[in-house]
Amino acid sequence: MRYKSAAILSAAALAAGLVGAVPASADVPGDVLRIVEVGTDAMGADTYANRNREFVRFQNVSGSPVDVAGVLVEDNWAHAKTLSGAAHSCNTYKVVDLPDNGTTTIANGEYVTVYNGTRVGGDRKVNGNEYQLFANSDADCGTAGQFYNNDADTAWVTKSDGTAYSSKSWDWNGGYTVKP
Ligand SMILES: [Ca+2]
Ligand SMILES: [Ca+2]
Repeated sequence: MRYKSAAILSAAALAAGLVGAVPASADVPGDVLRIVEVGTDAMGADTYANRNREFVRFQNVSGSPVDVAGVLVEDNWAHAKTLSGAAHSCNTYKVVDLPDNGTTTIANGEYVTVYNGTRVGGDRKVNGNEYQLFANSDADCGTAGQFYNNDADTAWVTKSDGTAYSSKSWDWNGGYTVKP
C-alpha cells in the first residue's frame, strides 16, 4: 500500500478515531526542546527536489544539556500513528546521531534542524550551534516526499514514545514558514 497524500491519511486517521487523541490545533510551547520555526510549504511547486523547504527547527531551552537520541520529528498524522502504537516509516524522523559531536547531547541554546530532503555531504553542524539533519523522506510519503500540509497541520517534536516536547500548529499564513 502506498501513501501519497498526508491529507488523505489524516482523513483516514480521523475515520479510525485516532485523531481524537491528538491535540491538533493547540501549540505546546516546550520548555525543554522548543520548536522555533517550521518550513511548511516550498516556494512554487512542491517537488522531490525541494523537500528541504520543509523543515523543523527546535532549540534546547532547558538551561541544561539534553540527550536528543530517539527524539521524533513528525507531522500530525505520524504523531497520531506513534501515539496509537502503530508507528509508520512515513512523515517521521528519529534522531539517532549528531554530526561533529561524539554524543547525542546538545548544549543549552543549541538548535537541531531536520530537513526533509538531502544534502551533498550529509548532516553537518553550522554556526557553532546548529545541527542540520537530513531526513531524505521517501517519494511515496506525502506529495513527492513533502508531507507537512501547506494549509493546516501540526509539527511535533517528541520523545520516542510520542510524549510531546513541543508542537507548532498552523493555518495557511500566506508564507512558507511559521514561527511561534
Ligand atoms: Ca508542505
Ligand atoms: Ca509550494
